[in-house]
Amino acid sequence: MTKIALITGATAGIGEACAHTFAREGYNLILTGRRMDRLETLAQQLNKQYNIEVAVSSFDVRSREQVIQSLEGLPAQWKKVDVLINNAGLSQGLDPIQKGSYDDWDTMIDTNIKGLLYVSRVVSNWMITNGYGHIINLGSIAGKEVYANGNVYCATKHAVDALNKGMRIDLNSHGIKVTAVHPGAVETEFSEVRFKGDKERAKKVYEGFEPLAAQDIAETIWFVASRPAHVNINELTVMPTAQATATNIFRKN
Ligand code: NDP
Ligand code: 8X3
Repeated sequence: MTKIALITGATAGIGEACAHTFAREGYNLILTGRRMDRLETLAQQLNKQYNIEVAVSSFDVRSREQVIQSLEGLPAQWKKVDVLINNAGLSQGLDPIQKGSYDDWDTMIDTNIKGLLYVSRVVSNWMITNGYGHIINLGSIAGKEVYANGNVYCATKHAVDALNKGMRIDLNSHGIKVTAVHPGAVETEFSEVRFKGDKERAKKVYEGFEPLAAQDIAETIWFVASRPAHVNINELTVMPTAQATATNIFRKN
């Protein structure tokens, strides 16, 4: 039977690259994100290019109601999900704790922690019913280290790290695999979102070295998802060669 992957945050960056990669490998896809126009365009493209089936579902992961209604509203055949990629996430701002924006904090916590939990709550129950499944969580080097002004974003990714470990224990007896992939700097829309549309500031983040591309992480996620049934990769940290730690980046200029 054709396998199914559900990808959150498929409208850009790592999620979009995962959609292409899993489509290439013959998976049918459930693609989610808030920007329906992008989801529909991507679905059409993948359907045509790879002859796979694609369902799209547009919702805001911060809304518990939207998550539950959208996912539970999918036809039964789409609930046979083999791989859930919990990718939707973002950073907002880069300010010291004493100057941080309350709204930015809420957005990051609601998206990166609560959104991931809402989706996982629904889909893990499908996986338990199905008797199989693999949840792949997008953590970050920011979930392993803390850097100046990264405070709340780092805290949300440390939470993902903890949830990844907790989920693995709780779902272990159901035969469900749980993995975290922790990337370093990946050039996506991430920094543009963090700096609220300031493209110049976003571009500077990746200057003077070769960052990871979204496709590098998609290939890592595919590697993790394609291991034999008895093998689970608990977690992987994947960095650009020029980036030794969250803040040690060797820039040529
Ligand atoms: P992008 O900004 O390119 O993509 C983020 C995706 O998340 C978009 O598809 C966006 O869709 C979705 N998203 C954001 N907020 C919501 C929401 N409230 N509801 C639903 N979907 C949402 O960033 P990346 O691809 O880089 O990021 C993907 C993941 O990887 C994130 O979890 C990020 O923290 C993590 N990561 C990124 C790194 C990097 O350097 N880029 C490094 C380490 C980890 P839409 O706006 O359409 O809703
Ligand atoms: C994104 C990478 O270093 O900006 O998670 O936190 S970093």
